[in-house]
Amino acid sequence: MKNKITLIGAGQIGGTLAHLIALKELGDIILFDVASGIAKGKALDIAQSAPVNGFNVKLSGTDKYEDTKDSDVIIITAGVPRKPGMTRDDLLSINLKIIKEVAEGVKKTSPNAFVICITNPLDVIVMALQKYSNLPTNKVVGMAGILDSSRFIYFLSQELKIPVQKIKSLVLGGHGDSMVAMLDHTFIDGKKIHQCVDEGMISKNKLDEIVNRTKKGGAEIVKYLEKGSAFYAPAASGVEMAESYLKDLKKHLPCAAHINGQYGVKDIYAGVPVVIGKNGVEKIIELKLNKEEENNFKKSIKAVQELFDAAKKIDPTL
Ligand code: A3D
Repeated sequence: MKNKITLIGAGQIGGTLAHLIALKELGDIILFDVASGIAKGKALDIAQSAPVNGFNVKLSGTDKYEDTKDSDVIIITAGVPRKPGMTRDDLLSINLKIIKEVAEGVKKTSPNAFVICITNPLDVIVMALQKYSNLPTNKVVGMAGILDSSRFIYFLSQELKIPVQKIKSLVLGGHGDSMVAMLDHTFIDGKKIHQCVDEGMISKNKLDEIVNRTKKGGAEIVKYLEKGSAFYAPAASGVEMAESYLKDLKKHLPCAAHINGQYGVKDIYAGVPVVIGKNGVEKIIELKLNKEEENNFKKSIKAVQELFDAAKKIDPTL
């Protein structure tokens, strides 16, 4: 039987997810959106490319949770972006309400699904999603680390003129200004980035600039687009997580997972390396962090905790 994949939110990322998933034939796709016309229109448009691209999956659009029943994977991008004049708390309050509604819909219709959240502010929204839905923590995960790491690797590859495939790195912690590029775990063609700095392949200043550009990677794109935010790379990152689950690839991926004891942290969602296989988040990988990485990671966790405390003020049931 084919996999059933539901995309809640059929906006920029939702549409791109649908397209990528169809091209990879990961399963039949349901686009769900409160704006049902957008969901139906995008589903039909992508379906009409099947004869050209030669994929064999069904696509449909809906605004009814009943149609998403027994999904294997659900990817959530439902939410609103920040508009001029809106504070972070205003956005948090609106997206919390949306995620509560989504959590209830998902729990009722697809309690066994692997649920990937992309809606911002990521770490807090995925934590709220897990609490509202009460789904097992290994089945609720957030997408951010793959994107942040991918941006970092891309910038390094451009600077060093080395193919992205030859660079290994991880960006962990919260998805925001506090995210941490793990420099001690960054390898250029097998060589530690610190050694590359020592050998003059890249200056310390340039490396710091790239780390900073990565942290602001989303804002750089928002500025260019003027309307909306990044969607191609975020969608590609979400698909990698879904594929690892559906095909039991057991890939090691940086994701916003429920940390409970690992890294000395309790009951919080934030970016850590995990193994994703047929049981969802099968393991949190504990890297040995150096002092600087550890301090920055702790600061990042604190930032996530503070934002979650703000969420609890908005909704004390959390
Ligand atoms: P957008 O194109 O606005 O799509 C969001 C869609 O959600 C719209 O079509 C809405 O109609 C729909 N929606 C609103 N409320 C509901 C609801 N209650 N139920 C179902 N659908 C609803 O946004 P986008 O696709 O560009 O981005 C989606 C989210 O991803 C935003 O919160 C972004 O901030 C976030 N995002 C996260 C990352 C990360 O790395 C974590 C990167 C880029 C974007």
